[in-house]
Amino acid sequence: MRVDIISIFPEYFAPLDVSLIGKARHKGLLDIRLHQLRDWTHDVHRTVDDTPYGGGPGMVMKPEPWSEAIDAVAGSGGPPPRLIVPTPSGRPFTQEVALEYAKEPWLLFAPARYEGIDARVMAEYESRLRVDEVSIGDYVLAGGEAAVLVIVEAVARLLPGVLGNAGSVTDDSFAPGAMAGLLEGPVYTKPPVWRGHQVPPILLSGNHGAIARWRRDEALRRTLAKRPELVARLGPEGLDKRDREV
Ligand code: 6GU
Repeated sequence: MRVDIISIFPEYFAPLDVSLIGKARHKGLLDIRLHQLRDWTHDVHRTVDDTPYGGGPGMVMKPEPWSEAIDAVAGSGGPPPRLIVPTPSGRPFTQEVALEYAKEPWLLFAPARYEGIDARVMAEYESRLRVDEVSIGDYVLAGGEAAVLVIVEAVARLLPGVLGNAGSVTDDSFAPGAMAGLLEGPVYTKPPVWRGHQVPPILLSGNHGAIARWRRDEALRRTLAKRPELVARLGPEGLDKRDREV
């Protein structure tokens, strides 16, 4: 997958050299290219923002640098990328959206600072590219860069060959499968007793059927306690007969 990011803080993306994503890049599974938005300005101050029409606080990102940058990057190879614009007023970014993005050959991210990008930029590209305004949650960040890191990490770990163990993708909270729609329950490793705390004996029993049932019960209990609305969302087909006893 190719990923381009246009930002006034390309140095913000240094973490993409590390760990899982760093390795995926090294293996050639991910081609991440960073661009400085100011390279598409033409004044000595490399201005990317201006005061908002209609008044109000803060600054708005000017349309010209963004359009020149997006035109240059989106036109730099094959079929155009999907354009992703992180904004707190976008549609929610969920595991479902991550799975959708993971199927794309090319993503272009346009994270904004200040009060956002002049709305005409979205209007312009909506007729030319697939454009997605997405929010990573109901809180406000100082800019879209941290959201891009979140989205790239959620998508990259779904790409074939990126994770060591393919099972860890399907066992995730929110992933389709046996635990669909539930939070993951607790996990344990050696030693069997630590500071007087025992590992639940069933996990040492070797009874894989009973262990799977126990894990599902724990996931259900945790989800009921922390995210009851997720259990409600499962609907009648999402719960089996044993689930109802939990
Ligand atoms: Cl995508 N951007 C900003 N600036 N704030 C956010 C966000 C995005 N998602 C949640 N809050």
